[in-house]
Amino acid sequence: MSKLKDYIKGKYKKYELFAPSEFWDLTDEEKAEVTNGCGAASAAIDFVPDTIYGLDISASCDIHDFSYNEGGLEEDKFIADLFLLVNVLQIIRQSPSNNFMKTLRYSRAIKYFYAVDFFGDDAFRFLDPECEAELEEEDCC
Ligand SMILES: [Ca+2]
Repeated sequence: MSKLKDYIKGKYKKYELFAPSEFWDLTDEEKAEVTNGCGAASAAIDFVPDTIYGLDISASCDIHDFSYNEGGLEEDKFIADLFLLVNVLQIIRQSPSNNFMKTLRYSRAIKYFYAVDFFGDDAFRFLDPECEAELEEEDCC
């Protein structure tokens, strides 16, 4: 579980983004194991696009995947979702485009945020606050 203060800035897929400190320690192979761009890994059909008006935002989704896989409490999920928004906005800011296109992309970024806030619970690994084990496990605590 990653708290607000655990998110630090680094370079990933050519963008300056925020991720939990553990993310930056992973090798490319380890990152590939827990990330798959935008959309849930468990979805039979991935209907979530990796782009916003042609701009690839999958780097921000990879970090979000990592945080969801780490899991935690409700507040950890909210922090993960907030940093998805922060990172999508970072990618938009750091990409060359005119203000009209930036405005369209910023609006879409907000929609991404509330989509994961409202519908992301199934993909997030909620952990028991007492022992940090997954809530479904019978032998917890
Ligand atoms: Ca994903």
